[in-house]
Amino acid sequence: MTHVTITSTLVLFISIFTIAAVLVDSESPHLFFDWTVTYSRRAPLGVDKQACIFILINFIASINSVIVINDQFPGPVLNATTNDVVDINIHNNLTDPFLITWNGVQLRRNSWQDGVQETNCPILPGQNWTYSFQIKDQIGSFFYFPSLLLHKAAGGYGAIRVHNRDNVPVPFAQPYQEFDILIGDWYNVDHRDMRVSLDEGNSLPMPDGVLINGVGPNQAIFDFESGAIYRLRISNVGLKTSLNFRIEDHLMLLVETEGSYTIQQHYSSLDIHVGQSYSVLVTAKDQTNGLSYYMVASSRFTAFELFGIGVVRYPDSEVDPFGPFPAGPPRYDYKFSLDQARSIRWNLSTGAARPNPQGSYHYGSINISHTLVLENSFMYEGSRLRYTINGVSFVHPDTPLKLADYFQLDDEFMSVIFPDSPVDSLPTLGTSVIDANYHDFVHIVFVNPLQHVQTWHIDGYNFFIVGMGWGSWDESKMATYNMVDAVSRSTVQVYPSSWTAILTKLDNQGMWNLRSQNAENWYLGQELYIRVKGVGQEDPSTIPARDEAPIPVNIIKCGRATSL
Ligand SMILES: *[C@@H]1O[C@H](CO)[C@@H](O)[C@H](O)[C@H]1NC(C)=O
Ligand SMILES: *[C@@H]1O[C@H](CO)[C@@H](O)[C@H](O)[C@H]1NC(C)=O
Ligand SMILES: *[C@@H]1O[C@H](CO)[C@@H](O)[C@H](O)[C@H]1NC(C)=O
Ligand SMILES: *[C@@H]1O[C@H](CO)[C@@H](O)[C@H](O)[C@H]1NC(C)=O
Ligand SMILES: CC(=O)N[C@H]1CO[C@H](CO)[C@@H](O)[C@@H]1O
Repeated sequence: MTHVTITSTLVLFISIFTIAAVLVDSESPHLFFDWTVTYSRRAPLGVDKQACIFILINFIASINSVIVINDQFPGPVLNATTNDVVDINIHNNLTDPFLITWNGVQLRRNSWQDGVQETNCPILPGQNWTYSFQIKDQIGSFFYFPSLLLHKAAGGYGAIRVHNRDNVPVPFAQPYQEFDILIGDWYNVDHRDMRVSLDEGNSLPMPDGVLINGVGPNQAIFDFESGAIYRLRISNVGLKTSLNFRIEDHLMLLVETEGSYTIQQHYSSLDIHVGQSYSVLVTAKDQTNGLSYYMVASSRFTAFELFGIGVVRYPDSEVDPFGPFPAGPPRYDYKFSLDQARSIRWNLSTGAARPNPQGSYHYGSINISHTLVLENSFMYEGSRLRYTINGVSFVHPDTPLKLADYFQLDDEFMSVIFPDSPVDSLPTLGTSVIDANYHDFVHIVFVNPLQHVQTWHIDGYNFFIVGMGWGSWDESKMATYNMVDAVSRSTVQVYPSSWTAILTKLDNQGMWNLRSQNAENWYLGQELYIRVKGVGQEDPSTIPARDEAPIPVNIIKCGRATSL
């Protein structure tokens, strides 16, 4: 009798919990956005102060087709809180197919919403499509950008903020105000001409300048109140240039990067590589003596320095900033950059998306299930330059991999064996997919034998950056790893002739893009997909993975999936 009672009480408990668990999603706030994507004639870099004979030519060249969203460039801020359910209806009013990807948003178990070429069919010109996802178990600063056809070179990007839920404290006092600061290199050439040039086998030249929030020198103004504390959420949304960010006479307290609260330390300047995001707190001055201040985003590791310049203004500022720009690190000082990267660490005692401390996840005591060594290089396909990972340059099949899997289309890519480490054989073209098991704990070493900085990003995941070093990598380097408080993020740089090691728990089922964040490299084949199977699912071809979100009801079909 007693036994029965206990059982039924348990059953009751379980059903209450089940109902509660189901309700969480429907009770989470629901945000709706309606975005129209169009071309707009704009000249972000305006007319440069150059020799007068060039002014006319320069002016014509610099009026660009910029991609705007609801007539804004940068696009609207996606301002959300952990667990919010987001619906974004995108109307494509371009003349090209279009997709947006949510850089750093993990889209748990829902790679259907990732907006990259192998997870989604494009939204065709004149059509619209609604992205629908929950921002689960995540906080932080991120950005979105267009993923196809080098559209990013034309803009179309915007900031993403994910706030803590009310019951999860933020590890610093509430700032007076937040600013989203999107910095990035910019080309005056139309992105369609850039594409043609890449297709013809050229590399991208030096950019023409650096934009801050979509505008040129001295156009982005940030109004500070005396003594107030500001949170700046800064992302490098550019194509290929690492930038150093700083504000004249103001220190920055680093507090967060891509969803991890960091040990709080002051920096006078911060290297931000392509695709990376940081939050810093800046305390406004009590007294300015009528001055205003330069905000600088200057190019790193480039033949000459390019400057994005904004202005920090106070109520009593009487003059524009003047004099030389505040100095950053020497242009080719890689050591400065690497030392700074190593100084950025996880605050173990603070909670992020959940109240429990970040450090309660002891990543250092988990056994590694698999090591991948990924080396970036290049090859020529005829006269066309292409970029490779372990000798394979990615080619897109006629149907997105995610749909091909779902509809069980018999695909050649299934047979591609992607090498786990660099190979000596001739580079090839291929549709690289790495099959991995749910819950695997994977060690990836990015090796960069070339002479420019690489950045890598994995959709659907954050990873621990446990090591970086000069020269080549071998297993002995593992003894030097930070196995305690390495920061967890989704985008990482690899310096020239260097390596970077990461660890990640594959706890997110789906088809996830691993890519070079350098737009040229990505466009020319430097990416692969990681297919993470479901729990206890041995056969990767039984897709969708168990426990994955179902195929969206509004799915766009294309290629061989068109009529299925
Ligand atoms: C963004 O969302 C947060 C949390 O809901 C809210 O407090 C804040 O006012 C919003 N900010 C903007 C600019 O809408
Ligand atoms: C297209 O937009 C309309 C509203 O403008 C909406 O009702 C419809 O669901 C959208 N279509 C898709 C596929 O999201
Ligand atoms: C870590 O976060 C806690 C709040 O959770 C904060 O009090 C502490 O100052 C932070 N530590 C450092 C070194 O930033
Ligand atoms: C890790 O591997 C060691 C040696 O194979 C084993 O003894 C230990 O139990 C494993 N730890 C975990 C957490 O699986
Ligand atoms: C490509 C495309 O869909 N263009 C449309 C954009 O919107 C205008 C009206 O607002 C239409 O006239 C275009 O055909």
